[in-house]
Amino acid sequence: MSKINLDDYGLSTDFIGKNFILLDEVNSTNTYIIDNLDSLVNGCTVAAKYQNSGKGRLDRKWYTEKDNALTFSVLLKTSMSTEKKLLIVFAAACAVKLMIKKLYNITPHVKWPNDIYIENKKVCGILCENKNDNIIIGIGINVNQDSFAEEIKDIASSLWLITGIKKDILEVLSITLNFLESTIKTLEKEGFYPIKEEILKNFYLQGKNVQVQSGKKKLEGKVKGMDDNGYLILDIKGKEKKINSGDVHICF
Ligand code: BT5
Repeated sequence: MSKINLDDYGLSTDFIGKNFILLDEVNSTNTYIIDNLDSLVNGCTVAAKYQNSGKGRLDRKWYTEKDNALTFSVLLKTSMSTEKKLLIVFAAACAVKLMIKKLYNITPHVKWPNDIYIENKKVCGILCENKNDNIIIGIGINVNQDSFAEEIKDIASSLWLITGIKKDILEVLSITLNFLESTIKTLEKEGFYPIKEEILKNFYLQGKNVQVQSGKKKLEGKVKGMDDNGYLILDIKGKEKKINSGDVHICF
């Protein structure tokens, strides 16, 4: 474990990332926070140089390469309503999008509900978990990798491969945390509308024909947007259907 002050890397928040733990290796930064919930403060941020069991949704794997990828989690001890807590994943996606625009000068797309895409490749995934009313926001960003595991080599890319810009991982972390604190404050004070509008500006799925796996149900339709609750709006043969969670595949 290293003691690092993220202010030296551009952090300018009130509480997120002020308490920072950098681990050399861990199973998953989300799991680390869940296992140490009582001893960690609101806004505590845990990053790992290497995650040996990084996780995605539904127990899927998150692959990372030692030192070149950013994997971190933020603990939010918040009294937000349950409805708002479910929207934190979008505040996080919005923060990553704004970080990429600021540091790399390109505009990525948000793929509902929890991915960031550039040039049809996934560069970031987000996993929000709820434990004893606390929210753990886990974010994996492909920063400086130049190759990927066989399983994901066709779907993943890194910010370095796409832009040719190599960045200090801790700078990328600090700027993401700055935006994360501001998008979470926006969600708390102004509600979902400003976040939704920012996401819809570059909505990866807009107008696309998709197949959505939601629990045991499979639905096919055209994406019309996202509603005020963060639900995906589908047009299925002229009828509108709203979906609150699921995996979306584009139909070519
Ligand atoms: C996600 O799940 O995309 C959420 C990933 C969250 C990772 C962070 S890292 C810090 C924190 N600690 C954790 O243990 N997790 C969080 P999902 O939508 O289920 O997507 C998972 C799928 O993304 C996998 O099945 C792969 O197809 C793909 N994938 C895995 N690793 C990837 C990578 N590095 N880049 C792009 N795609 C990847």
